[in-house]
Amino acid sequence: MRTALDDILTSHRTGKSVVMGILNVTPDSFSDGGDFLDPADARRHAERMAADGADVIDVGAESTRPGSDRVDAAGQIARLRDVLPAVVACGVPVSIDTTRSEVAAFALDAGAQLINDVSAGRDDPELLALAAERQAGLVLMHMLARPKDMQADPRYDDVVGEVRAFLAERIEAAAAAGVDRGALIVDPGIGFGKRLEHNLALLASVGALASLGRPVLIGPSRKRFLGELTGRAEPRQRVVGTVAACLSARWRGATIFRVHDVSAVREALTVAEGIDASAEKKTPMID
Ligand code: HH2
Repeated sequence: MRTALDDILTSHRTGKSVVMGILNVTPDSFSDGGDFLDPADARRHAERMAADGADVIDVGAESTRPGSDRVDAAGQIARLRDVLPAVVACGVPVSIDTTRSEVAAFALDAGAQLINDVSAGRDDPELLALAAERQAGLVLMHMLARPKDMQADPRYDDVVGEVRAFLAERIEAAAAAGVDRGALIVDPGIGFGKRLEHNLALLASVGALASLGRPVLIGPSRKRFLGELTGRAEPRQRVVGTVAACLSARWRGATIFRVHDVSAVREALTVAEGIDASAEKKTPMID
């Protein structure tokens, strides 16, 4: 059965695991830069991810990898123009990964239903109002500093407490701009201004973020912290690490998984869900 936006926004209550497939229409993304710049390649990849079990496809036209340069709204729209209609035609909900309201409006007009803003509404003051007006879903992500310099020297006294407080404040900012709280998703921003120990602490404390009352999205896919743990230097070789991070975060309350390797993550989640469903049915042996 196809997932609708409502199923994604209520996943924290139903326990449904949502796989968000990544489509980067960029020349410089850290693991797949240049692979899907051609609209025909982008369309094929979106179709593949939908067939592999993606519940939503997140399309981005600006890399946010550490050290990346900005792409203005016109540049993002030029990359998206031929791609978005083809992705929407795949039949799964589409999310737009942008911090710019002009790009988000373009994507919503083309049929996207969710805005994934890695700046949580801080980059472009118009974005929250747009999400409210268009009744779009909205991902609020934590990031320390900006992609250009976020990995320079990230420091926290209490990373989990600080990220949670930031997300709570951004929920209030979005609500004040008129966004329905029920449209919001929160994300600790794995790799965005975080060292290995910060990423691990956040993944271990998903429950503290889930207590904000909104679905928790995590995006560990192929990221550097996995290579730091496993020695896998090549991002494409970090699929097993990605699966492990997703399963661990699911166990702690995350329900939305933003990943490149849809087939592997969907398969792992299906097995985990099967085991959990069996455990729920079983009569306890000891009272
Ligand atoms: N990570 C990336 C981009 N967008 N959005 C959310 N909500 N959460 C994330 O963790 C997240 C995100 C970075 O990954 P990727 O898109 O693969 O790379 P790049 O930014 O180089 O395009």
